[in-house]
Amino acid sequence: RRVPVVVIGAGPAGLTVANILRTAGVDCVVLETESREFVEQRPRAGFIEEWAVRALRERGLADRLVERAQAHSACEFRIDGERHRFRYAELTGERHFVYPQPLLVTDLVRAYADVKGGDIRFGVKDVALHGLDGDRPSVLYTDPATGERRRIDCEIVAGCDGARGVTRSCVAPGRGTVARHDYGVGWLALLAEAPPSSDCVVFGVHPRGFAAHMARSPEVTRYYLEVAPGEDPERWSHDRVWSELHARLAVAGAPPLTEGRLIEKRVLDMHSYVVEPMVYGRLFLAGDSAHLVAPIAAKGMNLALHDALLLADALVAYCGTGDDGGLRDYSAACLRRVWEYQEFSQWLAELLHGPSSGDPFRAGAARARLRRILDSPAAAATFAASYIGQDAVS
Ligand code: RFL
Repeated sequence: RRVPVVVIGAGPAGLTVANILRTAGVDCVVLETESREFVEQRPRAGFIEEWAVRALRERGLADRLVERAQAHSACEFRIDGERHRFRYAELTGERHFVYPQPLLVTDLVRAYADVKGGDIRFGVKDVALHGLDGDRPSVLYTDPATGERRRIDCEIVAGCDGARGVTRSCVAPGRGTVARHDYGVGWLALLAEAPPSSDCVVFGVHPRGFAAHMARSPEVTRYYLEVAPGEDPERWSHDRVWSELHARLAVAGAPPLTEGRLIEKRVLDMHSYVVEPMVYGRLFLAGDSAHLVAPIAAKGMNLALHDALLLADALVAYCGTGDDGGLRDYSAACLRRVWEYQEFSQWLAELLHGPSSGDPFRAGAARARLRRILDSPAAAATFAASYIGQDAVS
């Protein structure tokens, strides 16, 4: 089979690219190692920035999102037993939309496969890319039903297979760099079967370690607890998790946290990376395959969507009229926002982790950082714009 584009990976990035191509009449095939049920249930992100919702909506991909998502316009910092509400929507006019990633993926699979009849192959194995440096690349994979090796010839490969995929490793040594940053902390990522205990994101800055509360749905809430990197999640029993969350998020005047069964409990070693450039021959990386941003400021899925929108528009132009301007600018255009979001996440990480670092200098500087955004209108405006992803160069 020959198609203009093969998309590797059915996450938010790959599915967005595939939907836009399909709507524009550009033929493509999506290859995904997991099953449809698996990708539609994998819990992860939940906060989508308003510019991204607008962009998805303009392409007809946000009907259910707009109908069902809750909009958030503030976040709250808790420190020294006090709460400080930060109303970023008042400063920027933009909000976050709380829409769990599995719901977005479900909507995008349905739109592409069921509504538009797009070609998506789940459960494939051993995906391998060939000829990326020439003008006739191909993708090989093993068909799960027959065990046969299959080959698709194409013009462009969209590498949207996330942080653990294969496409990033196809960039030949010496043809790109990978910049990495290790935050030196772990986050215990938790999903609790409990309604949210606040109407907004809560950042608990505490000498025992950072803690966070983030809504997901009326029944499920995400919590994070800073822990040592490499910590064994099994050392965190139900009782230990809840007593630590109460301790780190407690402030006068706030309702107590509503407890619930923990349905996800895993430790993330907080790190980030950026692949530059995001292009190698006929391979265009998008989303987590090109850059991982530790989930400090809820930026990862937003960046994945940003890449996907740029890549899809560039591919539509290229496949429609042969105009390759968008493809030539693709990497640089994505990387501007990628680096802005990485820098902001690093800035916020220091505010959140400094007070528990054991280093009084870092703790003092982190407090100054928080005081500045709470007290200075100029600093507040800058923080708000970065937090909601506004004014990022696109
Ligand atoms: P995905 O979603 O990982 O999708 C990649 C897909 O590729 C498949 N795959 C392959 N397919 C074919 N061949 C191969 N060899 C393959 N290898 C893998 C995978 O099965 C998968 O289906 O990448 P994408 O599309 O780039 O999307 C990125 C986002 O998923 C990610 O950035 C976010 O989840 C990050 N993130 C958050 N982002 C936000 O914007 N807001 C948040 O609040 C937020 N919270 C989070 C997060 C990530 C987390 N974890 C666990 C990483 C919270 C957590 C806990």
